[in-house]
Amino acid sequence: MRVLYSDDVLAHVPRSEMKHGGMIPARESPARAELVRDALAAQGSFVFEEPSRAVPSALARVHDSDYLAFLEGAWPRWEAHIGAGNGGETPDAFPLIFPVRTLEDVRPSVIDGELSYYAMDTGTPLTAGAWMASLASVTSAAQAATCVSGGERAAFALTRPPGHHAAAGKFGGYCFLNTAAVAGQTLLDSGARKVAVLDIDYHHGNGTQSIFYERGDVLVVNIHADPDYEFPFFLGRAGETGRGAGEGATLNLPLARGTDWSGYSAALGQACRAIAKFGAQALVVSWGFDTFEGDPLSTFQISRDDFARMGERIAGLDLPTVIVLEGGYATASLGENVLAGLAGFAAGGRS
Ligand code: OKP
Ligand code: ZN
Repeated sequence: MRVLYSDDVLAHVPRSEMKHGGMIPARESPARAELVRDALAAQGSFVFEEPSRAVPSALARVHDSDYLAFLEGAWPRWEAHIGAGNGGETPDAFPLIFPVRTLEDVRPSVIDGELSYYAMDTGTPLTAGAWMASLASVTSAAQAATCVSGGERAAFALTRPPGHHAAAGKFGGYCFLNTAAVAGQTLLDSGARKVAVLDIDYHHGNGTQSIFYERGDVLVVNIHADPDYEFPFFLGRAGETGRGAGEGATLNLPLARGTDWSGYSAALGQACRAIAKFGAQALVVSWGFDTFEGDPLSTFQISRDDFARMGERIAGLDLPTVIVLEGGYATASLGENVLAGLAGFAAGGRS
């Protein structure tokens, strides 16, 4: 299987994130990608390819142009805003206030205000390298899609930070650019009439759902922790089924706390049946490994062997498949978990 990977994804180095009112080391770290890269490289059967630096054309079809301009220029503006007062080191950028329902949906012109306008949460440090790493990730995702459109059975985009919480004009949940959406749009632009996105991260992929919510050419299926008890709280309920031309092309399968393979496997079966029925010509898998029993963010009880079973079931759909890496924060186990999932996929398909 081909692996699209660039060292540029290591450029985003968030320092810390908030937990229970204090700061802890950021969980979404460059080490995640390095460990996955090293585990796949050691296994020997993966073919690594560095994506070219050309910005994928699908990016502007997925994200708003004002948002892309904001993200590209945010760090220098933040540095200038922080100025000399901070003794040299510029701290990561965070939003201050959100345009909630009692306020106006207006866009301020100063960086502080714009950060607040474009952010979804306080959990996503914007760093000096956030744009570079995110751009490398969407570029890898698009080129994985191009490989698959060109006839390869599957390709893996080794991306970070993750993408599935990023909406057309919002960052959050560690995500800035939506890798799965860019992969899906690239598949459509290369000739697929219908594409399915299967999101098996522990968290609901609110960004991917919202990007495709009114479109009938992309089925978005999520299996995730019920937002009634888990981030992102404000999207991902079973009653959300799409709107307009997209009515019926969103499927949410929220699961209870502590779900293990028996509960998960039933939902995965339902998801696969929906994808087969939709008549997708290609598949994007937003694969988060934070469903793992050892993950610090998760309540699910999914084992390494279960990841292999997941891969096998997904391969059974027999669709050209782009796999993008989403979450997974049991960092020391991540490389082996990804390897198990991809090996399961390889064993389950016809080739
Ligand atoms: C990103 B992905 C807890 C912070 C939780 C949200 C989780 C983002 C997960 N202190 N922040 O879906 O893996
Ligand atoms: Zn997640």
